[in-house]
Amino acid sequence: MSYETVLYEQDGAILKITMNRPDKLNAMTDTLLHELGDAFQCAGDDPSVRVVVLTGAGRGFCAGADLAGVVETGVENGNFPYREHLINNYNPLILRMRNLPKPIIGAINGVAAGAGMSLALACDMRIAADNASFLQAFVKIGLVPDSGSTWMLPRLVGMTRAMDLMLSGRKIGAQEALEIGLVNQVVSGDQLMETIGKVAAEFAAAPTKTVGYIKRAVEFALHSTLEQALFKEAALQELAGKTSDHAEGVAAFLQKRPPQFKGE
Ligand code: LHQ
Repeated sequence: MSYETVLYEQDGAILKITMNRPDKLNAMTDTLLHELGDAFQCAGDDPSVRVVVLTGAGRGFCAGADLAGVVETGVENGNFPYREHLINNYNPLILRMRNLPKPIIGAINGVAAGAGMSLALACDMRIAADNASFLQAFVKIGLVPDSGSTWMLPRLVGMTRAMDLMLSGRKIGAQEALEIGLVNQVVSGDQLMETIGKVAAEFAAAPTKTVGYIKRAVEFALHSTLEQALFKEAALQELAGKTSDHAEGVAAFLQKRPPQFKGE
């Protein structure tokens, strides 16, 4: 896959998607948004992809929407069509990531601001370099958090911390992000991609269909009653129970050997 602002690199079952506007800390233009959306679509469609890594080129992860584009449209007159732009461009990307039936690992290599932080939140797990940082930059420019931040951030870190971050727009470092449960792990910058490679390799050898069902079950449970969640679990267990990876997992356990999952 060849894009202008995104690198799409597959190594075996591991796909790395890199936002590639390093001079602007990978701030999102329309082109970057559309290319990211296309890259995630391809990741979903290609059965050989079993795990996706999302990262940024250079010293930033993603600085959110490219504000130069907003100014060009006439922000001073209130002319920027925020609702339309979000509904048509940002929202489908976030939904595509959350609905992707494969794990997404965020390799947070630097600053994640505004909608760039939302992108990080939409990953299934986040491993951050020790120099990474996060800010809900929206309020600093008089905007409300978007691209799913209002939904994802309180669920990840709780209301008290989410409100602090969203109302203040303050920047937090990787260590604080770890302490509040925003990231899974912090490693030194020069170890980031090696660590990501190891975690991605584990997912590449996982029962991929079941991983997709787990994503679906948790997403459903977040807005359902216990009773509904129990029924959803049962329905998805029925599907997982029909995968060849389930049969392999049980056989491997009984034969006291490591399972060889094929993602089928
Ligand atoms: C940028 C950006 C940027 C353009 C750094 N745009 N150039 C959704 C729908 C539609 C429209 C609007 O918004 C949204 C949602 C949003 O995402 S709103 C939030 C938008 N993002 C921000 O407000 C963050 C703005 N950036 C910053 O606050 C800082 O750049 C951070 C804290 C991210 C990093 O600071 P530094 O490490 O000091 O880097 P820097 O500020 O020097 O930036 C480096 C370059 O990147 C610089 O360009 P230059 O040509 O001067 O070297 C910046 O202008 C450019 N850049 N963010 N969002």
